[in-house]
Order: sequence, then C-alpha cells, then structure tokens
Amino acid sequence: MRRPTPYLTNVGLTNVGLTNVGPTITGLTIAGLLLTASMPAMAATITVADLAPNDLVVTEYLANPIGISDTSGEYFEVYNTTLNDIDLAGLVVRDDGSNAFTVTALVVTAGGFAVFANSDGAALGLTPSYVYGGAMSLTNGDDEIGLYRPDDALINKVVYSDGDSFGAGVAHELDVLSASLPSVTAGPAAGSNFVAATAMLNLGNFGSPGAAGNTLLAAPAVPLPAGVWLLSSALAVLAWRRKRINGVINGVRVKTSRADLRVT
Ligand SMILES: [Ca+2]
Ligand SMILES: [Ca+2]
Ligand SMILES: [Ca+2]
Repeated sequence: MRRPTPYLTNVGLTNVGLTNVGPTITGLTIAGLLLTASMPAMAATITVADLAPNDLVVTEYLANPIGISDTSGEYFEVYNTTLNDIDLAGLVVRDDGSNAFTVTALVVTAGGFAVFANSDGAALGLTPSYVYGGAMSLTNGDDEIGLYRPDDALINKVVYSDGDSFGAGVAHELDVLSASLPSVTAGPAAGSNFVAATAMLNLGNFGSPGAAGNTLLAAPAVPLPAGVWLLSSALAVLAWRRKRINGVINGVRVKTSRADLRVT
C-alpha cells in the first residue's frame, strides 16, 4: 500500500525547536533543497488573567482631535508584545479617576495592535477594534490610560500631563517599545517616551491607529537564537546528506530531488 507523503517529520526535524520560530512555516530553501513543511501555529490564545506587565503596551493616543468633537474622535492604541494571541475579554481599562470600562470580547493577535475608540472612527478614517463610547474620555491636559487584569494587577499604563503637547490633532506615539520599559510611562510633557505622529488621518489629524507609525517596535519577547540555530544545524546536515538519503530513514523509505523531499 502506498504510504502518504509526510514531510520533515520523517527525518527527525520535529526536535529542532520550531515552536519558538513563529506562527507557521510553509517552506524553507537551503542549499538548493526545498523542504516543504506545514506546521500548526504555535501561538496559543492566552487570557487577560495570564498577562504580565507590558504584555500589552499603550503605544498611541489621540486626546485632542480637531475637526471633530472630542467625544467622537478620541482613540488610543494597544500593542500585544507577546508571541501569543490574547483574548482581551475581561481587560479593565481605566484612568485614575472615574473613567473605566471592561472589554467584553476582543482578541489581539500576537505582535498585533488593537485600537480603542469612543466612536466608530469613520470620520477620522480609522477602524477601531473596540468602541467604548462615553465610558472613557482622554482629557487634553492631565490623564491616564491604564490596562489592568481582572484582579487589578497593572499591565501597562501611560500617564500624561499634556495630551496636546504636539498640537491639536496630533496623536502621541510611543517612541521605542522596549522590554525594559517601565509599566508606567510618562507622556511627553513629563518625559520623552512619546513622539508626534506624522501619518495623516482625516480632518487634519495625524496618527497611526493599528500600525507602528513612528513607534520602533522591539524584538519579540521570546528570543529565537536557540531554535534558529538548531534549525539551521539540522538543515545543514540534511543538505550535506541529501545525496545519501536515497534510502531508509527512521524506517521510512525516502528519496530526495532538487525540488523536494518525498517518501517513495
Ligand atoms: Ca480620562
Ligand atoms: Ca480630549
Ligand atoms: Ca500607532
């Protein structure tokens, strides 16, 4: 009976640490040998209760939109610094006063952004991930945007003392996302963590909701070298042996060609 055509798993590459590499590997080419692999996404969905400080970071906010009322044009952006999708249901967003809301349903992908707005964003030309309506306002002067777990543990918080320091309609973008960033960051009037947005939105506003804009994103939270080194080593050995593996490996008969690696 003809066997199905497995890839890679029959040559022992399941032990090379690919779970640290990324969501999906669909193909690799090395030394002219194409290895076709299909691996399940490693990113599991975690919950808000699982989060550590700075797993989510506030990367942008527009406290003083122009050409539109503040009650319809304010927004802020959150970045997922982890390698996992995060189910944000239960995330508490609040300031140090009375503004607060709890996210009911939203998933932010690994290394992805979520945009929270007080309106549908159509006038500004943005598409919010979540609309919180009147539950929260971003005062143009002093205010806070804090992200908390359901047990009230702080995930990330920005504190600003001049939400209009770059001029009306210019969003504040986090300058550099860093693993050493404190969980409480200062707005531009009290520190240098934020820079002015330069990407154009509607009505003369500037911002990059849902994109990095001027924010320099850090490397992934989990370093890759061990897995990459193991993968490179294994593939190098495989490439070196490619003329020798027209035979049986792990009890499975295999035959290489320039295009791929197949069981025969
Ligand atoms: Ca507020
Ligand atoms: Ca405002
Ligand atoms: Ca942005």
